[in-house]
Amino acid sequence: MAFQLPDLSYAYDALEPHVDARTMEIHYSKHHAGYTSKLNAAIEGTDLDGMKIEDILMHISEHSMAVRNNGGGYYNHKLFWEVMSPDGGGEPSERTNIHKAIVRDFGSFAKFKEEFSAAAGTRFGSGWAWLCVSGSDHLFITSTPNQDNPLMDVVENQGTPILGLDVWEHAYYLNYQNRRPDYVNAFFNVINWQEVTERFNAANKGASDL
Ligand code: MN3
Repeated sequence: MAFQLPDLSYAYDALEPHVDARTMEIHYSKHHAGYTSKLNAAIEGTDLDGMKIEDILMHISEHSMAVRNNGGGYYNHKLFWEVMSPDGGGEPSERTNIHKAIVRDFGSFAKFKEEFSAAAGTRFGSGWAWLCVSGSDHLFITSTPNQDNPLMDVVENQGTPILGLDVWEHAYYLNYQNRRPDYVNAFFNVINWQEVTERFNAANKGASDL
């Protein structure tokens, strides 16, 4: 069963003015579609055909660069679309586990935003910034080059990603040109905290202890 380009749950222009419709359309229908079809081509007829993407990524060191780049691209963009929403932005409710964990692990929401923005801003060249849950249920921020992600067994800081930001120029150049910090700041207006909270609760085995 080949991987499918997942449906977007909102229109191309739904995240304007923070993410413009033209960027959204090209990013989804060209870039994400391209990673998906190239991933399928790379795994066709191999043992990976029919495996879950997470299981492929967790043992990515055993596979080709085509699987690494396109498997990462397929997974990363799927997560990216889901952690954004036209109803997003702001802060998660103080009653949520994700808010409690952010305060526990970063000190405050403002400190979290500062640290995440720094990770996104200083990732040299193409890559991603991530908020992840560690093996000991704590939150950490990291960044990865190219289409790598924290599930992969080749990255320094492994964990379960629950929020990701694409900082490839294709994600922002039409609207923001070289102003990556403005794009990163705008991302905070569309973060789907409900989705991030659900991902946190699923990854965090000790959620009831918060
Ligand atoms: Mn991209």
